[in-house]
Amino acid sequence: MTILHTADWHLGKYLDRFSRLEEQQAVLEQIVEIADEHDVDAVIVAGDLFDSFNPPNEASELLYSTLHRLAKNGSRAVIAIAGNHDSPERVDMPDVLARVSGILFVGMPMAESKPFETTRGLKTIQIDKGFVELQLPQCDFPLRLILTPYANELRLKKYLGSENRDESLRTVLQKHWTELADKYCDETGVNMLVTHLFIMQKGGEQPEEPEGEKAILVGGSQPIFTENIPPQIQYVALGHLHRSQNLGDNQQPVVYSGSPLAYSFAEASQKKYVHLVHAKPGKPVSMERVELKQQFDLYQNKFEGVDEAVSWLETVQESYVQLSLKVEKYLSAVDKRRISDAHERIVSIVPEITDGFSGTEQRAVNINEQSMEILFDQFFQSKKGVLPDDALKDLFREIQNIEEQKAE
Ligand SMILES: [Mn+2]
Repeated sequence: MTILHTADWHLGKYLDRFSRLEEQQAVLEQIVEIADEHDVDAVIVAGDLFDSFNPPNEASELLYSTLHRLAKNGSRAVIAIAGNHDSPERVDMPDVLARVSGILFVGMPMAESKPFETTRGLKTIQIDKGFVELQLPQCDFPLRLILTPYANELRLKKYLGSENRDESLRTVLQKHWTELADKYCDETGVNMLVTHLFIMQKGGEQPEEPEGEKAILVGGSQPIFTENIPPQIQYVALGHLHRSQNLGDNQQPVVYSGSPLAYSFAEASQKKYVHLVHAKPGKPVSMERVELKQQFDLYQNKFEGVDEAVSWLETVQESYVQLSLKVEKYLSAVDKRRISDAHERIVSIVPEITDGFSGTEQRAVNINEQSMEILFDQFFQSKKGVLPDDALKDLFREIQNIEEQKAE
């Protein structure tokens, strides 16, 4: 049985004022080709399907058409769960139509999926809250999936039925996963956990979260440890961190497949992949990862002067760039023009003023093109003189999500 694991598509995402939709189209095309080439039996998309609660129509269309192609008219299982950027209700919405074609959407942590069977022999065998067992057309053993989409700590505990407020999320999740694993995951099938959470090795270094992802640790809540994962689980398919990485070992890989595109300058140097997992009952899985070609790279660079910047820009046309530039007092309109004429995708120019002050270059901005979070940062900075700290940004994001939900 071969499973393709991907995550963090963030469809509809912008890099500053640049839509990434065309790149997303191109990279999802590659994923469809890889799935066909390797004849994969199932595809897992581990959350953050969309970049926001209310994605643009083009993003919805891209998601549904891609998943539909991946599902090959019900001959391949496709499982997509909600991440912290997704509205759980929106993820669940097309489920009735999706199931007919072999696509399973899971928005809520304790969702009990409805049974289905496609004309190509893909069907559910057993279903429980947060669990599904599937019969795949080309396999003579079943695939068991424990499915835990993202929810914040409070909601997750509520869903999982923990009355005890002092009980840690770690304990609650471990109990939930262990119960399901003990009940359904023996050595007659392949057993996997699919979730969108912040997981790390106990005592290990805390992996860096990508820009705009801090909200998952609301209120300084704790990460989940790899040791909380039941031993029956042969592979953990994670979403959330955008860097591809395995936090487990060969016995039990705990893998962030990573985003298919570099979504911020913090990811500029990362290669992007999908993971292929070859699995048999009762044996450790084997893994390979396939690199995804990037249409535009992301570059950051520093320059002493405008001439230097312009000649560099000419060599990196197929990219997004962020540059900082030493200037004496301010960046003149003429210089600014020379720079912006030299490249189509300049995300920002940060002048480093050698004459005492420095600061971010203020571009004339159309506020409709800016995300709420950026606008909030700018407003806060204009009032208080500093940027809001992470806790405040998290709070703002929570409120914003609630408002967006109300608006639907
Ligand atoms: Mn995420």
